[in-house]
Amino acid sequence: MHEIPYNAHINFDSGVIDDAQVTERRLSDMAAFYHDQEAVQRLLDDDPVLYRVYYIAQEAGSPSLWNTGVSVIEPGRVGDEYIMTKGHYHLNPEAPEVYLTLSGTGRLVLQTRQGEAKVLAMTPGAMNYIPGEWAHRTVNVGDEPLVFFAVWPSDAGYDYDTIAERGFARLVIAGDDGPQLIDNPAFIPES
Ligand code: PAN
Ligand code: ZN
Repeated sequence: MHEIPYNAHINFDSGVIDDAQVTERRLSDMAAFYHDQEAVQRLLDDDPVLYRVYYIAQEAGSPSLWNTGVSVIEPGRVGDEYIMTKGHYHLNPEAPEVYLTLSGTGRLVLQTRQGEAKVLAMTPGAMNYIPGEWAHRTVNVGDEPLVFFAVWPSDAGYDYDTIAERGFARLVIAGDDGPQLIDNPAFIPES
């Protein structure tokens, strides 16, 4: 496969990568991912954009080809849950990923199929390493957009179904004193 060098420009504040592809996720795309379904219904009329991913993808197929992207997660809540990404496992468990937070404040929620769970802080400059076997979701716990750069192998693939069906073991919700980590009562373990 012939790779072509490229130069791209990221706006660190807005997260926009010039000339990149964009994926947009609205509330209607991920209503089932939030635990407060009454809150979802209240917000569905407006159907806000919850996050965007600007990305430059290589042709899938080789672990030596890397995709790059910037995710921009809007601030706000759906009920007591902060705005977050769907979250996914990589279909290829040998495909890791690196995140670098550019602006905002978030949490990176991680778990394995064996039931290990971890939550890492995301603040500007935080570099998070995600081993291939760990599902990952980002949660914006701040008042401004959470913007982070990511690089991952082009053969990673996305398993969204497991999370859609079983959820994450831990949820980040807005507590009286700020972000609070709780066990997800609806979580269905795999093992
Ligand atoms: C990221 C994510 C991005 C959006 O680029 O795809 O933050 O999250 P969801 O894909 O879970 O909706 C990444 O982890 N790529 O592999
Ligand atoms: Zn990923």
